[in-house]
Amino acid sequence: MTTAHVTCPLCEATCGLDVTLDANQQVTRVTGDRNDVFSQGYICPKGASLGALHHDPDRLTAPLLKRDGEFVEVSWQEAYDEIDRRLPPILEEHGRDAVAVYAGNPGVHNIALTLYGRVLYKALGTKNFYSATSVDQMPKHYSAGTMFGDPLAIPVPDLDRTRHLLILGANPLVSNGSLMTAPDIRGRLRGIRERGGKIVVVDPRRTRTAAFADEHHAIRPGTDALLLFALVNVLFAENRVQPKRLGEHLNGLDDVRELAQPFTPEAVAPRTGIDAAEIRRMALELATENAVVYGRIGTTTQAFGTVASWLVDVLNVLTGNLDAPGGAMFPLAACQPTGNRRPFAVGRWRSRVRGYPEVVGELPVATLADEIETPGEGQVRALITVSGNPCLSTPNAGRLAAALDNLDFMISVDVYLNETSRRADVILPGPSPLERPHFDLAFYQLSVRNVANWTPATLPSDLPPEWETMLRLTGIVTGQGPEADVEALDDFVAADVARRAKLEVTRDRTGPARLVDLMLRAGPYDVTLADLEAAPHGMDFGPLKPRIPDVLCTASGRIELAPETIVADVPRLREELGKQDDGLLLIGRRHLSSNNSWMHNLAPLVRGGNRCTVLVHPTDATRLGLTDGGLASVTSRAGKLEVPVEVTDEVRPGVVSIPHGWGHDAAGARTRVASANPGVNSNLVADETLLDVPSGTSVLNGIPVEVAPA
Ligand SMILES: Nc1nc2c(c(=O)[nH]1)N[C@H]1C(S)=C(S)[C@@H](COP(=O)(O)OP(=O)(O)OC[C@H]3O[C@@H](n4cnc5c(=O)[nH]c(N)nc54)[C@H](O)[C@@H]3O)O[C@H]1N2
Ligand SMILES: Nc1nc2c(c(=O)[nH]1)N[C@H]1C(S)=C(S)[C@@H](COP(=O)(O)OP(=O)(O)OC[C@H]3O[C@@H](n4cnc5c(=O)[nH]c(N)nc54)[C@H](O)[C@@H]3O)O[C@H]1N2
Ligand code: SF4
Ligand SMILES: [Mo]
Repeated sequence: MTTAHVTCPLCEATCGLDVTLDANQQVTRVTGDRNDVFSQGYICPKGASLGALHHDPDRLTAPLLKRDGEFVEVSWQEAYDEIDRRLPPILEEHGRDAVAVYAGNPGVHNIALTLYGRVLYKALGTKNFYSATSVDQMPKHYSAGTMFGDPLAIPVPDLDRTRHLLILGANPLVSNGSLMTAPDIRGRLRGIRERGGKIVVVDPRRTRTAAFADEHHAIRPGTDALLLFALVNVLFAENRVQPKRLGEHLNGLDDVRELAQPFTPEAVAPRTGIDAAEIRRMALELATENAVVYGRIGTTTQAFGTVASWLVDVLNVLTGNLDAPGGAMFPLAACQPTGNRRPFAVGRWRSRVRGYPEVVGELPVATLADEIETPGEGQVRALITVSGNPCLSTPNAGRLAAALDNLDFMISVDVYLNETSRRADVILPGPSPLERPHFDLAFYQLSVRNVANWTPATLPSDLPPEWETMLRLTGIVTGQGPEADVEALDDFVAADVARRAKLEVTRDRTGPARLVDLMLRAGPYDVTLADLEAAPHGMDFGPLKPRIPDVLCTASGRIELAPETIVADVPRLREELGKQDDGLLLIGRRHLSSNNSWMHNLAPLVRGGNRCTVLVHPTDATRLGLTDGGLASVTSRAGKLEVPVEVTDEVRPGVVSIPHGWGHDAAGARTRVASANPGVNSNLVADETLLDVPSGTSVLNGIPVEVAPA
């Protein structure tokens, strides 16, 4: 028996795990690493199934090539020869934009794909870059970019010191936290209580987090921006605005006061479904030290995602809790991106068909189907998906799936043959999480403590590392063919990182390890990769520290409290004030034993029956003639689906909830466990025409639907 200490790559919490292997390299046990400097033994069901993932017989072990409609295993040489035969001619004949990319979520948990994916995407030079960000957190990048000048400067709740936590649209007891890296959320929330603090949750559903909290407000979906503006309104009206130290770093305070005028508690109460007196009380309770507002998926993937994300941090500024202990703070990760910080950019180009502005280099994935279907110059003819499953995860998934079948060529870099990759011509698999080194480049930038932990590969892999795959594809799209010198390309990448960090490029390592080492050397803590290698339970750099003004990157050098492009969306919000309640709204939900669309093939995670149901409030069920356990049909402008009903007062009246990431009934997928319990794809009814205007993020919460007995 041997035990390896690894950081779990399956969610943002970055837990340290102990993986026990027997003499045959079989994983026999996965437990929480009690000595981990950050997670101290915490583990969830997903982490515990790392062994099941590693040993999953359905995980791909060789490239697959579609011949006459059937996938056959081929050598890497054959796979690359086919790609070289088919991809460069499309680029030559139709231009760079004819090849689109969709980069999915696990790529952010994978240093090979994070660091070398960008090399491929840059080499491709396509305007048609899409990712899971536009069905997720783009509004937060947008608000951070405009307010602080850096889309990656996202403040996180200082969970371990706060005494008042207002959570909107997040269920961290289940999701384990997002844009808030914090293992053992339950323990940390309990800590708030033990300090005499308070947790308030705003969510249309009584989630685990809401049930745990001291107070729960069941808001009408999509109306958080109204509620948040009303909180701002009260703070000004009651003279409780006190930005303290931030005062000298602020622009736009008076504009915010002005903008908040119409949004009185009384004005927003009917639309939000929250009582005016309650709103006033919430605002006054927030106006203290060590208080923080935190918003997540329920506030970003909705009609006013950007305005809501902005107002979250406006409130943190107004109460004097931005950049202050116990408030919303900017982490300082050990690994720093090298070179100049990329200035926040939007609208440098627009999507061809619907004219959506680019945001931080991406277009909204909601419009990918338009770009594939619509003929003309710049039409998308080929697609590379990298660790993404857009056929389940993006709105009007039915339409996108059909569009993918009309592509001239498609590559999926993916570890499964699933709903999306089955439409590819070539699938390139990668090693399992235990077969690659791991470092949470992205999530230490969002961590509630400054920590770092390097995980070497536990086991060797028969598959090439994915950074090599990215460089091989780079070779092909840059015309060097399948035989391009990967080592030379890697040296080139490292030299670029070193040059920007003003460091000598090192020769003792290759791949992501070398880049991480360079970024650590460029970072604030005077550590190298060797130091992290010598600390298998991680290194702790302490609690978060104030970073303003250093963290600011705006043209003015100040916090822009009223950024022009966000303010421009406020009139659209004002129109909401007069509106009447108009029918049922669909929201999503997550379960502890799930990971978006791709871990339903692991038996330990799908035990206990079908979780893919629609939750309906008893009064709605009676009105609509729905019965618990019966089948409902759910219809929207985009599509229709049938799903079992669960009648529960957990959701507020007028709201129904279906989890996303299900619908594993596609013919030709190779996910035997998932296919046996497929569930339905909620994104069949998500409407691809409903977007948060500034950021182009899809509305996945608050979709108008009709529900009837099936
Ligand atoms: N209705 C609705 N839709 C949603 C959401 C919602 O709340 N409601 N949430 C949205 C959010 S937040 C997100 S992040 C997206 C996720 O959307 P996606 O990123 O498109 O989907 P995932 O389900 O994460 O699928 C990841 C894919 O990566 C593959 N994969 C896993 N590990 C690896 C690896 O190591 N290497 C490679 N190459 N591939 C790998 C899996 O097999 C799978 O095909 O979904 C979004 N969609
Ligand atoms: N177990 C598990 N963990 C995960 C994932 C998973 O699939 N499973 N996915 C990971 C990913 S990619 C992400 S991005 C994170 C997401 O992390 P979270 O945002 O914490 O996850 P959700 O459970 O989707 O929480 C969103 C909440 O918003 C509520 N909501 C819906 N509409 C509205 C609204 O209009 N207003 C308000 N205030 N609330 C609303 C929903 O009821 C839900 O409880 O989770 C990550 N962790
Ligand atoms: S909470 Fe996240 S990081 Fe921790 S064990 Fe679970 S999946 Fe892994
Ligand atoms: Mo996500």
